[in-house]
Order: sequence, then C-alpha cells, then structure tokens
Amino acid sequence: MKSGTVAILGRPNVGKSTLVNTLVNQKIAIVSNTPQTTRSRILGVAHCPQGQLALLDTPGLHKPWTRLNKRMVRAALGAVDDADILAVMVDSSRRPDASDRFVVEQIFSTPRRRDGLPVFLLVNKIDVVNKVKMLPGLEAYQALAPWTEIVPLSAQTGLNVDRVTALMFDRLEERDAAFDDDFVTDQPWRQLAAEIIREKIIDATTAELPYAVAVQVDAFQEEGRLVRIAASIFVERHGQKTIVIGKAGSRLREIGTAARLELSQALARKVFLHLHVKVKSAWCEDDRLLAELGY
Ligand SMILES: Nc1nc2c(ncn2[C@@H]2O[C@H](COP(=O)(O)OP(=O)(O)OP(=O)(O)O)[C@@H](O)[C@H]2O)c(=O)[nH]1
Ligand SMILES: [Mg+2]
Repeated sequence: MKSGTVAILGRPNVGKSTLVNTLVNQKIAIVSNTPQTTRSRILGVAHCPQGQLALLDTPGLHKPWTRLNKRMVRAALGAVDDADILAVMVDSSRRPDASDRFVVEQIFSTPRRRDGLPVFLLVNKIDVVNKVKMLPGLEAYQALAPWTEIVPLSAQTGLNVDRVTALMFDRLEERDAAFDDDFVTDQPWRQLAAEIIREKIIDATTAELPYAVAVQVDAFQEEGRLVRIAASIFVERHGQKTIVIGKAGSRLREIGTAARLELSQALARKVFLHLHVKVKSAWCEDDRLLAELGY
C-alpha cells in the first residue's frame, strides 16, 4: 500500500478542517464560519483503497498579534516539516489579495518547499460559485506560484475529493501501513470534548467572542455506560462571561445541550456535562495555560 503525510495550509475559514473531516469520514476537527477556529495541528488519517493518508489540519495562516496567534502560525508552518505533500487551500469565491500572496510566499519560502516538496493548490467551495465567474480567480491563483497540481473541489459536498486523493497517491511511495485500520486521530477524548464545547460556543455567540474563549476539560470520568465531563470555559472579561451565560443561564444551557448531544453520539454513551465559565484576563498571552490547553 501507499502512505504519506499531507499538510493542509491556507488562510482561516477556507475549509481546511472540513476537508479533513470529509477525507477521514468522521468529524475530528471542529468547523465554523468564524475565522481562526482551528488553533492547533490535528492529525486525521484517511484509510483509502490505495493506502493511508495522514492529514495535518492546521490553524489558518494570518498576521499574528497575541502569543496564541503566534503559536497558531508556528504550528501551521511547522507542519510543513513533516509533510510529503503540501496542500494549500483557497476559497474559489474570492480573488487572491495581499493576504493570499503573503500566505503563498510564506509557504513557498519554507526550506522544505525549496527542496522540491510537491505543493497542491486546492480551490475550495466550488459548490457555491458559478463556474464561469470562477475562472478569472482560478487563473489569478494559478499565476501566484509554480503549483504541482491545481484542483477545484468542494470539501463540504465531496465534489472532486476523490480526484484530490488519487493525485496525492500518485506522488506517494509504496510503504508499510503507518496506522492501525481503526486509527483516525491523535487527539485524546478530553481534547475532542473541549473542542466540541468550543465549537458550540462559537455557534452560539458572534463577533469577537469566539477569539476570547478557550475550553479546558478538568475531569473526564467513564462510569460504565456514562461519561461525566467537567469543563472550564475561559473568557477574558466579565462582560464576556455574561454573554456566554446569557439571560438566566439560557445561552450556557443551549451550549451545554448541543455539546452533550454531540459528545454522547460520538462516545456512544450517556454524557453528563458540567460547564463553568471563568474570567482569566489575557489568557491568550499566558504561555503556561496555552501549553496546558494544547495550543
Ligand atoms: N459552501 C461550502 N462551504 C464550505 C466548504 N468547505 C467549508 N465550508 C464552510 O466554510 C467555513 C469554514 O470551514 P472550516 O473547515 O472551519 O475552515 P478552516 O479553513 O478550517 O478555518 P480555520 O480553522 O479558521 O483556519 C464553514 O462554515 C464551512 O461549513 C465547501 O466546500 N463549500
Ligand atoms: Mg480549521
């Protein structure tokens, strides 16, 4: 069989995590319409007829300002070192701008790329764009760099995803399997639970709040058919705590219910979830907490 590692990079919100979930055929990375959803590198393994693809989902590349943002960008660019193929994802509904050029330059100036690593351009979200309107954008992206392959696709509907994997396997060597047949991600359950809770907070809130929130699972106890999870939700200011809790606790209940439903389905157990909102100013500058949170 063939196997290899593919690092997926790109700006925030282009659909990197969606593609990993589609390829792995399971939700292992949270997805939202708010940029900078993914904060750390996540491994997902796609088991395909041709072999195994180890996919590295990465945080969206951006100009970092906090220590958290710096760690996110470092994690994304660090994935290049471990990859056999780079996949750079862009959004087909947009023309490349200065930020796209910055991202492509960053990726193409990494030492590994200079060694001739294949770089695929994945033009995502073609399910929502008119093919004719898409062409000028596609040509502009094409001109940005010497891509090994260019594939328009929809990570969400799966359109052209098989073509992407086939082209990737063409570039990979015959190797022994690196993972067991049932291995899909390197994330422990505690981490997955924290991420699912964070996704529900992002869904339930808007504007700047998702950037100010972090989730840490304090306890994860399996008791037969039951799992008891206690988690802390960190926010930076009191006003944000009020928003997360909502009127008479309504928003926190909504977040808890959505997270509990998804967790109990994923774990195939009944889940008891206890959420506690804590104010911790400037948590995104606290190196110790950031490391504890897995960022
Ligand atoms: N229509 C459409 N929407 C998509 C597609 N792929 C992803 N999306 C949507 O785009 C948004 C961002 O998707 P994510 O997978 O979270 O994007 P990301 O690149 O991982 O974002 P960050 O983690 O913030 O860097 C979500 O609302 C997805 O549902 C697609 O192929 N078509
Ligand atoms: Mg993501």
